[in-house]
Amino acid sequence: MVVGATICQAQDLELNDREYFERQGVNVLVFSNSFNGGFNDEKNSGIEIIHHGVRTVQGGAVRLNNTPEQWDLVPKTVSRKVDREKGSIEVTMRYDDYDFDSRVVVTAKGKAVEIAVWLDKPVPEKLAGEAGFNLEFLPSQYWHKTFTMDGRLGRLPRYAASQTITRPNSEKPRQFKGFKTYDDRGTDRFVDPCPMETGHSIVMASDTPERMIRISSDDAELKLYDGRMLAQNGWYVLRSVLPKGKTGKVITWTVEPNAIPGWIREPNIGISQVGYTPEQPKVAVIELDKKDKVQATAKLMRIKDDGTTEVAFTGDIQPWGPYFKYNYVKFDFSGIQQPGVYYVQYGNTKTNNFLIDAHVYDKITDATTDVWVPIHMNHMYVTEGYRTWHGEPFKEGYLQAPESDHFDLHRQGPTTDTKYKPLELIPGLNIGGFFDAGDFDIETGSNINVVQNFIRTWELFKPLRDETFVSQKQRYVDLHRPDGTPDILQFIEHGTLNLVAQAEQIGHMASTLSNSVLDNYHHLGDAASITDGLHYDPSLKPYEVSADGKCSGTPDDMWAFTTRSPQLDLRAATMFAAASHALKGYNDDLAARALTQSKRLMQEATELIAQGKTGEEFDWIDGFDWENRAQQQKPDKKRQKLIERSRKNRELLGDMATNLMLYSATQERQYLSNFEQQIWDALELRLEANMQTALDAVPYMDEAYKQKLRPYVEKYNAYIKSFDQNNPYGVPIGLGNWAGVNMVLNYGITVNYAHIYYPDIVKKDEIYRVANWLFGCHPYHNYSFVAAVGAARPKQVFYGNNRADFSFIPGNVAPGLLFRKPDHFENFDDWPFLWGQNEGTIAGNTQYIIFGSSFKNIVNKEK
Ligand SMILES: [Ca+2]
Ligand SMILES: [Ca+2]
Ligand SMILES: [Ca+2]
Repeated sequence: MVVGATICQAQDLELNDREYFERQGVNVLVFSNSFNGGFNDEKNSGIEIIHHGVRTVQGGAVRLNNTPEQWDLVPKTVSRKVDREKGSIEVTMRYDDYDFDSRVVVTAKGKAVEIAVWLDKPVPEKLAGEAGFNLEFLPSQYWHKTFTMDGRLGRLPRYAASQTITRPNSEKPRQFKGFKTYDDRGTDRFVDPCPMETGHSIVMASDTPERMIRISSDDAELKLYDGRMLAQNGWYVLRSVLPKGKTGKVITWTVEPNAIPGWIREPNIGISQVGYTPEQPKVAVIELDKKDKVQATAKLMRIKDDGTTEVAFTGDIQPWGPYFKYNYVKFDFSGIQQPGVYYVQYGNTKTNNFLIDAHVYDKITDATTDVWVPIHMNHMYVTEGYRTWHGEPFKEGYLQAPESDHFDLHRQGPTTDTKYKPLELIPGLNIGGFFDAGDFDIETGSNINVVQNFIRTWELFKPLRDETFVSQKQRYVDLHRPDGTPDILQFIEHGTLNLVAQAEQIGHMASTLSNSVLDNYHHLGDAASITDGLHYDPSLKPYEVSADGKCSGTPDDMWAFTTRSPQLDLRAATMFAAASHALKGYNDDLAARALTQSKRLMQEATELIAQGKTGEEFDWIDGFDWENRAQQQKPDKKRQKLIERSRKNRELLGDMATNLMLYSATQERQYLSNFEQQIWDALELRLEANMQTALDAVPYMDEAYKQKLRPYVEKYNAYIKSFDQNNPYGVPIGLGNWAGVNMVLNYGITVNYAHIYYPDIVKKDEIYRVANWLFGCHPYHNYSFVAAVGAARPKQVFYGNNRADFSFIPGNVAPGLLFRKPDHFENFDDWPFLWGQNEGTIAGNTQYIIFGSSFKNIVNKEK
């Protein structure tokens, strides 16, 4: 492509203030996001293209595989230089494992960018023929679309079905920490996809202007692959292998994303898909393209019983202003209280319909408690109507983990801290517990949270709902079959069963019960088929089964990671005390066992901590400020004093929240006084982080405490209102690598409790902020983040364990809006595989049950 040197049209790509290339409809980002997420290749990094509002291309970098998987090596970003004069961005990448450096230089050339790969030294011998420049295309936005390669036609496939070869393992570049994503069945060979097409010039999505991208290279061959041949979360990959033995500018691509002339992004009208109660505030937040002309008014339309529509209300549009890349306005239709079916019309854009009715929130937690939670019960057979969700997993139990690193952020230290030898069976652990998230391990910390969340819900709201049959004896769960026992008690029991077993069998808490091999960690399918259900016997050959059918030589058994953390033991001890209290009268035996373990762990952990054995813990004194995603400012003298006093008090008296839970479980006054000696300093130090704990104490404290807390609640109320200035949606919005649903839920729970105890300070109108956000009033799209909740339009795909089916498990709560630097929020609803925006966790989803229960409690009180 030739670009006249003197012609620079308004529609050319230009390097903007936020350091990416921009023209209307096209953003080209060059390592605004590096490969440094927590889980290796998160498909969120390198050269990325946001094409007509959708991030459809990423992964542009020098890579070592035809179609890299999550645990293939990713390059470290050594440097990133922006050259405004030349209109270019240069990134130096490095693979430490191979002592291999390369540079990518991206330069705007008219409507295209030139991507050039530079080498100062030739490709290392080991990587010759393997290292190449890759660019990845989002399958869900490109499948069914046509492409042409050197004039030959093709269509991108909906499902992976191209060709592969196998090659000796010795030729495969090392994977993350030496793990293997695949089980080669003893062949010592790995699978390598073959290209679907090769050539020098490709037009991707030649039939679809929004997605059309033209890529050509004179000096390198372009190869088009389907990454889904190896992994369901793979993308289409276009790549050129780096030439052997060459230095300098070794590969040059010209990449021209098509821009639709005059394109303006469709307004995103944020509404609550669940609907609104008649008396609540009702404000739609409308997200607009910067170039979009703001309308003067919007309409609320009513759909009548005869199917015809009428204008219920016409109101002025209120400007809010810019927030990151878009412009925001609001439409307030709070005045409309008549129950009915409505939609919002802004210009030519209409929302789907929603209800205004007193009962719209009645069922918001049912899918989570009746469906999502029981499906995540481990060590049980779980069925629903005609469908089996999973068989009984991990029948062979758990082995003592040997010293090891782990792929899910765990490690086993050099000693086991148990009486078991590495790889010895620890009896009795395959009982109870909940799957962590989209994976199937038992995260002990999360499971402690789960039991606590259920206990909190039970103690405060006593939900008697019974829709689940649970038989521990049969190891059988049937959804939608009442069995006479409140489900929440059965969930408390199920979580406690595993945690008590850990304490009894191991002597303290395991950090996790997780997979031993990576090739069954990424399992997608029935949890019962992750392992073979047979005890691992190293004297048998791999895949060999013993004559009695009880053992196999396949090392697939799960491991217990048992490095002792007194902090974790302390958390467990607190939870056991509370569980014992909750289970009394329902399962007295388990209640007694929980109490025994609580007392023992409390004593041992306190001694260990006194001896100086500490691990990491959440720090409410001067910890990481999650809401602002930054370390607190350097404290002044007064603050420094407060911090020191708080530290000392915590050492002396124990964690204040722990003390409070212990009081609630045991009614021993000492715990309450330990709590009260710390809470005021904590509120002075970090009001937002500690308000919930202060409110949790209200039911146990006297009127004087409640009065003393008042000014802090007043301050908290100002904090709530500050979000109206911070962003258009009025809730804390996280900018981390995992979207902010937990933070939003925490905030929502605190607002609800503040209103319950101080309704004259925190007004009822404030409690709807988080519900609005969760159910559709948020950036990017207006779908409900809660699976199957949100009558008209809940999200349709989630990163659950059924993600390969592009589906969801009802009641799951998505993390939500993932922020991509420097200015892009996103939540894919056609591509489930990005966990940071679409996964739901057992701790987060049980937190949602507390949020929903407290919210419903307030809403329904005055009905
Ligand atoms: Ca996990
Ligand atoms: Ca039940
Ligand atoms: Ca096994």
